[in-house]
Amino acid sequence: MSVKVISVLENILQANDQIAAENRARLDAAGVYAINLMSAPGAGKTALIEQTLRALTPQVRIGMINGDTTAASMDAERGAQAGAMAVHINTGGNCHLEAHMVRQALSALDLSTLDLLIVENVGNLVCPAGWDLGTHARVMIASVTEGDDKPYKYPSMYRAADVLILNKIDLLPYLQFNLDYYLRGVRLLKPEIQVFQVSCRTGEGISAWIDWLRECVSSKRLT
Ligand SMILES: Nc1nc2c(ncn2[C@@H]2O[C@H](COP(=O)(O)OP(=O)(O)OP(=O)(O)O)[C@@H](O)[C@H]2O)c(=O)[nH]1
Ligand SMILES: [Mg+2]
Repeated sequence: MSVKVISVLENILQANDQIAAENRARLDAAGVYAINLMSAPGAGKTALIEQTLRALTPQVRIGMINGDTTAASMDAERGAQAGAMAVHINTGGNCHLEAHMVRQALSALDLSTLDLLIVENVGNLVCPAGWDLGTHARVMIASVTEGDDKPYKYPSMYRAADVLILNKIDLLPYLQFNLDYYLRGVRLLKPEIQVFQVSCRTGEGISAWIDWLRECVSSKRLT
């Protein structure tokens, strides 16, 4: 007897990519630039969103989709309090967002009133990397408290990211974090990646990130 092998994961990923392409087309039609923020739990995704909102609103109209494994919607509430149109997605325990979840959240937002959409993925250093959501850029946040060996141990998200934000640099004096070793590991995986070193606590380095993002939003408005 022979065994039939069905590649379920491949089919699921293909279906996800199809929906992601539809999400991107919808965002393009509305002139909204979208980023997918990915990181380990606690690296500072919501803190970066708060800093970004502080710097860009009201000139840039910002929406936020926040994915969490439970109904706890405090991150979306933090975004709303800082001025974003915020939608919370409860993934029901799933360790990453998928394109169909973002499609549903897009329907809860009036895209014609937005310039920028920030998707905060579930805090996880592995799973989110494999799933296109239909955003225009994947932004990874790493924090120095995670250790300088992380690019070597968790390469998938570094490979998937277009931009890397190294957060919590205010804590560098208190840690044994070898920045050269860390950046060498990053560049081995993704030589051309753009890196911003920031502190969401003190605001150091945030302006370079904001300039980059403002430029992306402006380019999208013009296309
Ligand atoms: N010292 C320092 N602490 C920071 C910085 N950025 C964030 N934090 C702290 O790190 C903790 C986690 O920040 P969050 O923004 O909630 O992290 P997150 O990635 O959104 O976390 P999850 O959504 O739970 O995955 C909070 O206590 C923040 O105050 C920073 O630049 N420096
Ligand atoms: Mg958060």
